[in-house]
Amino acid sequence: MEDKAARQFPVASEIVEIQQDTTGNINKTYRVTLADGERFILQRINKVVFTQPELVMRNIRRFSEHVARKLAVTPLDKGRRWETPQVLAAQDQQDFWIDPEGEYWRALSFIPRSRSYNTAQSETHAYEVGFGLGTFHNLISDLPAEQLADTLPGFHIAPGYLAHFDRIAASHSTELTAEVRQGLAFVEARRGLASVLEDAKAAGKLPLRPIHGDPKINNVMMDTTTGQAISIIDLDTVKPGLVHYDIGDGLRSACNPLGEETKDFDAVRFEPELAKAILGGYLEQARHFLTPADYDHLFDAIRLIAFELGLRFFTDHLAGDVYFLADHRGHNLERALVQFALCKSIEDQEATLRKIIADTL
Ligand code: GN1
Ligand code: MG
Repeated sequence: MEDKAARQFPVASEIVEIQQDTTGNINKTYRVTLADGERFILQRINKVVFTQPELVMRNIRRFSEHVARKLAVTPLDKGRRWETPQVLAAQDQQDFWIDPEGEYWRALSFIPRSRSYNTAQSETHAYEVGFGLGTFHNLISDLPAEQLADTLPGFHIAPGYLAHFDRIAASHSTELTAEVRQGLAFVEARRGLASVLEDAKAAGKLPLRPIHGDPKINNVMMDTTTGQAISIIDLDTVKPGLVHYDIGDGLRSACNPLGEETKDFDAVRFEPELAKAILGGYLEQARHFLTPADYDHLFDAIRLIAFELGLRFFTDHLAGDVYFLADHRGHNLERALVQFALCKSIEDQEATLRKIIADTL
């Protein structure tokens, strides 16, 4: 179907190649190459996750218009490059094409001369990941919340994930292997952590701001010549939330040198020097809008987002892999054990990480 879908989006020259990109866990993604060398991204939106794809596309348009207007008035410092993926209209001028099976396909511009990585390549790269996230937060800081639809209710609400886990854990029929038992015990021991950010939000300590929602390291695009961060792609979850979700996600993904897909659980480690570099880059852009209460919750955010993602993968394993795309049975369990090991490594280095946070301010 991807061949047919690719042809619904008018482009300047003939399609010569369609290659699947399997790095995403939600949508199906393809890189389409044209005869003139241009490329675009074709995606089939996951309707189980995003039940209203029209709203996702409308948000992306509003986001892009806002950023374009803002950059036209105030370009980034030192002539830095910044790019926003553009939605390519289908033949009927819609933002998507609906195939005969009712699946939604969309096309997005490919950002030229850019690439991303699944793991941090150096401290300089980590600094740029942070700088990119800070830039992104600045660019959307004044995007009015009422312009954005909530495309994924409950996203990053950890107590909600825990309640869902409890429902699934009470009724699942997954085999209780040693690894499943280990996961169950891990969650049990950390139940109390889940509400730390939502409690602070409810108490009025942490404000809602527009956020990206999914700024993991491989969504931060780097210029292939300068190595500078020039874009954060994957805009499906741009909506109001806590910047802590984004900071936590950036750090949990970029400070894990073995990456999300390793099976070497015992060797998984959270690397504080990378965290220091990311926070340094982030704060360069974000220092002026963060409050003391925001700083006070940074460590909690780093630990929580690793735990939360582990919990989400683990729940999905128990539920039979209904949310995250999985290559094989057990894949989501493996991913969960990686995040749990990362969470443990964060906990073991709490004093070091708190010191880094305090020193970077
Ligand atoms: C999912 O689709 P992808 O890979 O960008 C997930 C994120 C997780 C991430 C972990 C909408 O993102 O929340 O952090 O997997 N996105 C959604 O790799 O649930
Ligand atoms: Mg995503």
